[in-house]
Amino acid sequence: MTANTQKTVVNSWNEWDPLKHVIVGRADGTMIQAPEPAIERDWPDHGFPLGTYGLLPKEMEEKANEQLDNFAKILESRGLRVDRPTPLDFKQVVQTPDWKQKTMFGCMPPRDVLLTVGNEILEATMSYRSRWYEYLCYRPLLEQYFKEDPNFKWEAAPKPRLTEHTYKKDYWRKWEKMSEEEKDQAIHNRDWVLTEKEPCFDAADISRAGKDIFVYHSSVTNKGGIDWLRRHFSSHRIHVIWFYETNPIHIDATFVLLRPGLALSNRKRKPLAPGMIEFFKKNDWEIAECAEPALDGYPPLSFCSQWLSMNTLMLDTKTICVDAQEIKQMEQFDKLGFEVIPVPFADVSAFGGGLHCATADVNRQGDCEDYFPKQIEGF
Ligand code: ABU
Repeated sequence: MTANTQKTVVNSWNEWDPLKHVIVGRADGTMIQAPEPAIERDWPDHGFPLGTYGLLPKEMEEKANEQLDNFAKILESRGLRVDRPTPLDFKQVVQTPDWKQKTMFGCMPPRDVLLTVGNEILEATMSYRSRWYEYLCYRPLLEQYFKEDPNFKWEAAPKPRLTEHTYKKDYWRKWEKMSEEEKDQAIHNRDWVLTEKEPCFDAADISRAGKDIFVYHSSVTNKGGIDWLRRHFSSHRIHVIWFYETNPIHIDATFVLLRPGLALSNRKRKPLAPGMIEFFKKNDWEIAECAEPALDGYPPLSFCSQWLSMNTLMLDTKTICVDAQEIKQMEQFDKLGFEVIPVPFADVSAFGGGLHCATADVNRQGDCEDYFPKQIEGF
């Protein structure tokens, strides 16, 4: 295949305009992170009991990279330009003046780090110490885009200090001891590990629909992060959403905007934000409940759930890439009128996500439009 010589033009306003240029992640060197206040991994059956950490097994990495390379080829065969990040040595100790972290994570999910809105790519703050330096994997590409596209706005949100004050003290110990009623209350109160000391957000908590931007108040995105986004994207309308979920992280396996007038909602994680459903209905959007996922729990060594079944990539309003194991989800999309491209991707989930997570938009052909002309006070 000849190299795609498409000119660099950073431009993407939503999740569905015709995709022309995209970044696809790599699995190389991905780590089970060393413990840190933001997160704990306890996988004794896989040799990673609480407190331990290390490289994901090499044979898993090879399989994941095969599937990622194959996905990149599928996209290229459809005429897209595909760029790839530059992995770092994620085994290394990283530090700032405030803390030392024994490992980094990886660069499979560019969606977590990079948010494209129009001609801007914004590097998210991130809220894990192990992911604080992850933006460096994308710097070679961003430097290149900056040279090639005179209109590209390259932005970085303020790096959080992530001191002990950014996290609630003994959060995980307290969570373990909670009764079901207390957990239920914590979910309704959105009582997650982050404090409001400083703004934090992951880019994958954001979903774009032209003038309207939806942000998930999750375990990795706090109110300050949402407020920062609201002030930064001041000509957009920012809507805060949240769901009934004990491990809320990233919007793209919970509520997915498929095309103008159609969203896909997780069948288990119910929306809790007042006014949200009314808002979509008022603007004549249909909210379809997703199909049953292929798996009935978290895949081995994965911190992403079975709901990666919903984690899809729209190539345009009629064409959608779906994990090939998600037969029921593909059937549903077929009935909803999409051309479905099945992409083998099951081996990638342990490396940080599905097809949406594994990508970041650089160019979708289209402009900033108003898909929600009827607003609701307070939402
Ligand atoms: N990074 C997307 C994972 C979300 C989930 O497992 O629900």
